[in-house]
Amino acid sequence: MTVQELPGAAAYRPTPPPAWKPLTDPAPLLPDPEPFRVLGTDAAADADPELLLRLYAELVRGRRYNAQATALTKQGRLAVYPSSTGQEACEIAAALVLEDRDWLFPSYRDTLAAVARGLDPVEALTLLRGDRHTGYDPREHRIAPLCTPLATQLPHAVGLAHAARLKGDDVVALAMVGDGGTSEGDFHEALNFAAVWRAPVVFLVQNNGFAISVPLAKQTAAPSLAHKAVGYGMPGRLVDGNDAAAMHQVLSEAVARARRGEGPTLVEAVTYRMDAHTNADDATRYRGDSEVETWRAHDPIVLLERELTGRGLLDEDGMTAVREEAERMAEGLREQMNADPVLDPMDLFSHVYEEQTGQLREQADQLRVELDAEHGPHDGHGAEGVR
Ligand SMILES: Cc1ncc(C[n+]2csc(CCOP(=O)(O)OP(=O)(O)O)c2C)c(N)n1
Ligand SMILES: [Mg+2]
Repeated sequence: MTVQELPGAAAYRPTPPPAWKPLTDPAPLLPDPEPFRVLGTDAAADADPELLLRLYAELVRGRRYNAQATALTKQGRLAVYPSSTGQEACEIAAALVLEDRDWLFPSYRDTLAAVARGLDPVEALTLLRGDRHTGYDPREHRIAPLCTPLATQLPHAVGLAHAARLKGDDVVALAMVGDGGTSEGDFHEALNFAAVWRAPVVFLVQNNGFAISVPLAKQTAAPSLAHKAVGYGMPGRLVDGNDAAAMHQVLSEAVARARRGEGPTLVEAVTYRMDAHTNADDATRYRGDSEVETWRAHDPIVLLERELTGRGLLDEDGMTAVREEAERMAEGLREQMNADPVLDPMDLFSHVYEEQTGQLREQADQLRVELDAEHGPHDGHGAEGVR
């Protein structure tokens, strides 16, 4: 007996599900097919010269910072440094579009964004040289810890932004993540919560082509990472991540939208990681020189320099002044990072629990006795530094 021959089958008429319609119109959420650009287009004429010059100085300073931090790994002063060389336009724009009252949620590659937001250049590296905890006070600068577990900073950003909104505080959170991080569950959960709650968050994905050695094509089958926004009901924006003016414009618009209470935006910045993943990685094992050279021709500093010199806003003297200022910053960084930090071993027990446990108190007492035996009486935190 077939299904059609069952009793009552003749009366069965398939009907569509009742009253189905899309919850939101997907069309306005879709990213443009081409990454948005300003430099080298007619739109560049409208860009504010003062802003372009500020961006230029920050990019040059940022590149010098990356080079200096990488050099410090070779001198054994830093355990590791994930360079953002090639991605400076994303880093700087992310910092400059925020107000002091806003929050930045960076990943491990976003030291430059933290420094451009005002974090002390040395403090920004303390974690990477193995000092305790984050190395800086996240609340002071409203910069969450530089986050190593992929994408875990994203739900935190959404939670903070949502809580601020419930309290009536005018705060936007900008959360940074890599292309590889978009495959993490935390990424999906964060975007979903943010869209449903219309939380004032901007998600900035730096698509730098790789997750260590894994190229984007092995990471996703989506048309672009920006397209993922549509599935959650927020707009996706695709932007040239090496065009500092375009990055600044798109992120400013996304921040303004969040501040108006219109909800989150996902921005995909198409860029390239010029250096290896970190100093511990050898990128020649998984990518060719020609690919790197193609991107070198699309360098964020070169693009901006071309625009500024073309418009007569920057000349050789101006460039030299910017480079000299960056050199002074690198010199200061070198000097301070070469000084051995004075550490207090008793600090091991600080900032673990608000109220110390009995076990920790016991261990602290034991260590104090050992230190006193070795160095003489220990009179409190920081007093008896050990090099
Ligand atoms: C949850 C988690 N899984 C794995 C890792 C190991 N890991 C460190 S960096 C990285 C690649 C991330 O690539 P991407 O998100 O594209 O960021 P990029 O390094 O390119 O800035 C991986 C897999 C990690 N840190 N955290
Ligand atoms: Mg990546």
